[in-house]
Amino acid sequence: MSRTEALLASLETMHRIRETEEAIARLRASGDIVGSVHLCNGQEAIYAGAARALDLSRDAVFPTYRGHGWAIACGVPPEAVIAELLGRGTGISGGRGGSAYFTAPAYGMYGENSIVGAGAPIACGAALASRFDGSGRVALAAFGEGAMNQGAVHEAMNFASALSLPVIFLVENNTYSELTPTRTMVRNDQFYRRATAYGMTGVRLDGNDSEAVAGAVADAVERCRGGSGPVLLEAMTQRIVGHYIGDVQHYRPAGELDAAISAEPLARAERVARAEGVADADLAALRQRVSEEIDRATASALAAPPADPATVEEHVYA
Ligand SMILES: Cc1ncc(C[n+]2csc(CCOP(=O)(O)OP(=O)(O)O)c2C)c(N)n1
Repeated sequence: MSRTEALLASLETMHRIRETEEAIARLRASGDIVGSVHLCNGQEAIYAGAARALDLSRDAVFPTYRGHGWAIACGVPPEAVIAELLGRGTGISGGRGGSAYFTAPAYGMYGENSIVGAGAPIACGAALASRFDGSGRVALAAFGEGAMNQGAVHEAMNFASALSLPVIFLVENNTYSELTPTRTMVRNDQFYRRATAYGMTGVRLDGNDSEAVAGAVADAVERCRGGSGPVLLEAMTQRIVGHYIGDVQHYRPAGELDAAISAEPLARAERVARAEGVADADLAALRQRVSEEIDRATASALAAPPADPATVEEHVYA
């Protein structure tokens, strides 16, 4: 795959994520989707780049409640994500998980988690298991920089380092922990530097550049599979929507959102593609094709029957 082809593959994934998130926002506004929803608009390059660098037939991704983009980048059909949020039986978790708790192990996406930082120790378990099953699996735990102050994340990083486990800790640093600027919560907001304390490699990168993310994750995968132990990646980004749907973002200083929008990853990738010789018409056609795909996915998710209440006890083990 040429550099431009790789960029366009990422761009297509990012459009698919963005269009799905926008469809979900409309369905939340119309009341078809209920409950708390966290969108990932602005952070798409992380998912598109990272998923390309993984072997999802064996690797395992553990995202947070902001996980729709991860699922789509891992290959979950958007219709199955939208249907999930609509509580349809055709949802990827049969309508049981909703926005923040669905799982798609067949696609390497081992489940969202609303407990901040909780994916990190679970990823360690998946990485430890690969020692015994011989799969060569790499586990990737993704979480926000706010999660870096959770005790469980510290324990996971120490454990993974001590045992040289194949774990990639991928921090999606969007500079806010919920509604609080993270720099006000720590003395040093260069989180990748904490890697040194654990004896890990730590790298900070531009999380709005899908190809930089793909490269950094590919290097981390190589280290992990080669037995060199865990890696901490800090991908710098901005969300260009609220923390949750309904968040009016009163805490953002004037101009910050506009700056974030001008640096956002889809527009960025289109600028780079143009500079590499891709025609405007081709970029517009790609956008249009994905937009129509998501319109069809939304219509068919809406037409699907609700999950059958008689099945509510299925998959319940305790
Ligand atoms: C253990 C725990 N504490 C607090 C919360 C409430 N909470 C939900 S999201 C969030 C902020 C997380 O910020 P960050 O890790 O930076 O991720 P982001 O939402 O920015 O993606 C908090 C404190 C929670 N869900 N779980």
